Amino acid sequence: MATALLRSIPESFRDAITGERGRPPDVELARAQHARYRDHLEASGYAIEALAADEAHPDCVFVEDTVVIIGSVALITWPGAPSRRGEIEPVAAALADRFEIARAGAPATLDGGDVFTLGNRTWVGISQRTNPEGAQRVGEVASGQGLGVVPVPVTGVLHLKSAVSPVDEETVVVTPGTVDESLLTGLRLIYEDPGERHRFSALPLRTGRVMVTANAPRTADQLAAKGLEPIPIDVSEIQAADGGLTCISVLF
Ligand code: CIR
Repeated sequence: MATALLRSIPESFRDAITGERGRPPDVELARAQHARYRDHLEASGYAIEALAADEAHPDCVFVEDTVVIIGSVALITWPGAPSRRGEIEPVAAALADRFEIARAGAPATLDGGDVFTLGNRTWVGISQRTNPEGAQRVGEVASGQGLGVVPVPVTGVLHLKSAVSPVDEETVVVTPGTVDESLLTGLRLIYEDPGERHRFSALPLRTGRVMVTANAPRTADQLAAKGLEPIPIDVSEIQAADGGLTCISVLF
């Protein structure tokens, strides 16, 4: 059965890192939104495994940044934000019985929000959080799994997946001006609506449907026009802390 690994939201989430577009999140509302997100995953056929919240790590709900699953390997990251490095061990322990554990470590920095795999290629962002050594480490693991690797410099947003959101096995939604689009050859591109800049994120599900952020309806309409089936989900308080739909779960 497919599994969704999540991590609960601590009270300290109000002190999560917020970038220039962010604001302190409302913790109670964030928990209610997180519960609905979890319910949607469960209704979509995922077995939920939720790690306990860690008050010492305000950003721990963003579990995606702590691990990159590539084939049979779980590559445990070394997060670019030093305050997040204590988040990784419970995730490694949770996955050790199901995956071969690999590590990224200094001088590499790596956030899972910078990596996605579609078909036989893995794209890895070089960003505020992932440095070239981190991208190289992803490349080693991906090539060991028979995948090609495409490094992508990212500007103006936190992670690659803030700039390029996979919505199915061949389609991505791109925020214009954040990446060199020639690095996305072979993918079908949809552009984030200019009035919804930095609001769209997505989580493709095994049902064939795709969760999308509720505050980007015009971008969702473009997906529907191309035959995808978007499900709007309100995660305003996750977005307040620079997150989106992908970063609060690891699906495998
Ligand atoms: C951070 O700055 O690290 C968190 N406040 C947000 C992380 C979001 N992660 C993601 O989109 N993969």
